Amino acid sequence: MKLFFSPDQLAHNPQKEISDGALVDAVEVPMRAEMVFDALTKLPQIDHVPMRDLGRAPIERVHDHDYVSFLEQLGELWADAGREGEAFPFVWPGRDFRTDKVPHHLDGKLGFYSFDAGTPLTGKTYGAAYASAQSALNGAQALVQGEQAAFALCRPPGHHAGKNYYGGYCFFNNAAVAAQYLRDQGAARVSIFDVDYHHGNGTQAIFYDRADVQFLSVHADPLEEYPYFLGHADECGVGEGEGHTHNYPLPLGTEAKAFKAAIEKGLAEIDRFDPDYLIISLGVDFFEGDPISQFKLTHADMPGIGALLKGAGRPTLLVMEGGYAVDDLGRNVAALIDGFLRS
Ligand code: Q9C
Ligand code: ZN
Repeated sequence: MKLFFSPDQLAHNPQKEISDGALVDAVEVPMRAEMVFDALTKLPQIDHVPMRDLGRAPIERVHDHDYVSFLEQLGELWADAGREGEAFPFVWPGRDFRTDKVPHHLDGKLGFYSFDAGTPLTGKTYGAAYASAQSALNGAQALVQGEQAAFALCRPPGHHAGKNYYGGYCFFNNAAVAAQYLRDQGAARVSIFDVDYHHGNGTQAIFYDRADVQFLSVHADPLEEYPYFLGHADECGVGEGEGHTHNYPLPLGTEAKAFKAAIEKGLAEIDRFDPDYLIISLGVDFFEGDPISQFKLTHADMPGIGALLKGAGRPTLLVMEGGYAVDDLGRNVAALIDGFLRS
């Protein structure tokens, strides 16, 4: 299995994030990718291959040009404002506000292009997020070239990012960019199965009105867990997209049995949709030791999840999303991938 990862992805190195009313140590850190890379490259079936720069155009097939440019210019804007450290928004266009004018002021722009205050943004974020999206694109290209499976070690992650907003540690929606690339390369249908503890709100929103990209997600019930405002079972798509979104919210404390049963429901929908390609948005924050999550899957459960996903029987791109138990992250991802490769 080809593994795609660029060291440029490590440049986004936030020190602090806002959580539980305090400025605390950031959890979405470069070490996450290093741990996964080290563990995966120890598997004999894994082949880390060089990447090509497929450019900014495939990113802008999903994300608005002005949003991409804002991220690119953030470092300069922040420095010009005489500020230091990570940038955080604190005011958003809530209900009754206008969104047809982009504010000139930096604090207005930060709120315009984000949906939470929990995502540290720095001058080096753009380059790392760009490289992360390139990993996903290269993985998608490998499938087009005939590979049956590929692993994109994306970091920063992507599934919370929408076409013109960041949040949840995500800036470019790597899985969505890969799905759109596969469509543009001639695939008729692509499925994205989001298997991360959190709902993939950005991915869902990007494809909500489309019949060509199916979106499915297993995650903690949004009434109890971030991102709180999307991911309910009654969200099924709109217009042409009706019937092509499937959400499986699960209670806090969910263990492997119920988690796998929800994945099986999703797999049955994928079979019905009959996609040319499957993209798995994979976050192992469903692990019992995850510091910000409340599911109870164990390390021993990981190979079974990988085997289950392999059972979809489609050319599959695995795209890394969350997972914050840094010391266990590498071995958890490697165990899941080992289960995937062995079955
Ligand atoms: N006090 C992903 O897994 N903040 N993003 C949680 C906890 C948001 C997670 C705050 C978590 C976002 C890609
Ligand atoms: Zn997550």
